[in-house]
Amino acid sequence: MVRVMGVVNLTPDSFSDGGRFLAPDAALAHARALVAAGADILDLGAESTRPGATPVSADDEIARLVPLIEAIRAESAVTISVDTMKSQVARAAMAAGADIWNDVTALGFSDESPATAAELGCGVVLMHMQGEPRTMQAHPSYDDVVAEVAAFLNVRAEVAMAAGVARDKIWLDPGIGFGKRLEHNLALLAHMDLLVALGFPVLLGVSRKRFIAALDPAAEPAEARGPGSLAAALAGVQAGVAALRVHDVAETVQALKVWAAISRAR
Ligand code: HH2
Repeated sequence: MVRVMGVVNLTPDSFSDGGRFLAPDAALAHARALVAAGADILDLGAESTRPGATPVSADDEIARLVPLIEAIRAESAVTISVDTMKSQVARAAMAAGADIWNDVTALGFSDESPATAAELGCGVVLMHMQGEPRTMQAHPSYDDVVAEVAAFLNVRAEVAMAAGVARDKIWLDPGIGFGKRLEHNLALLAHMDLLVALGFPVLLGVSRKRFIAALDPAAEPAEARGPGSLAAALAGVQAGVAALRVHDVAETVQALKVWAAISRAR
């Protein structure tokens, strides 16, 4: 069964929900609602990766994340993922009860990241990004985006394992929208099976992303991208992805139930 990772934002300026969940109580209520809707994993993020977003210090990230992780852990065994580039933040989050380090820099932000991931023994999501968040959408360019993303993820998995991360802790993610134009995102979605073939579980994040609005100008604001998000998610499911990072958990769970029933009837 494909796992559903629900997004809980603790940022004032993330892509899609404008920081509605910054307040700790609101974030906890949102986390509870996502679990009730069927999320298998919660992805907590305290630093936006949006182009032009203000950087957040490690101390601020920790101050936002740790109380929420502790509060969720006190009442639920749900898998908790933390979306951060910083090894200090990952360390504090795992100590508070988180399970997965979701790193949009694929453990590349600092030299100590791979060894920290190995020491923590947590799950690790290695995501592809061309460039850095601030400037990544300025000039994305590839000769063969699918081959280049696959090669990058393979190398990062090797780096992680060389540092001591266990093979079965590694997840790969193509990083839809991270230094990619519409045609790059579509090529990756159309050939997701080639990433699945690398032999690691693949996490796919298409929820509410801008490429949906590039295909349908009516998909503004980001909350209006639910149907397009489901269409792209199911393309990934058909190719064999293991998990989906989504904002609309209930809708995704329903789509997956229908998809699974049709697959069983085949
Ligand atoms: N997308 C965003 C953030 N983190 N992590 C992974 N592994 N894969 C993704 O596709 C991914 C991610 C999107 O950016 P953000 O500013 O966090 O917006 P939101 O959290 O609302 O999706």
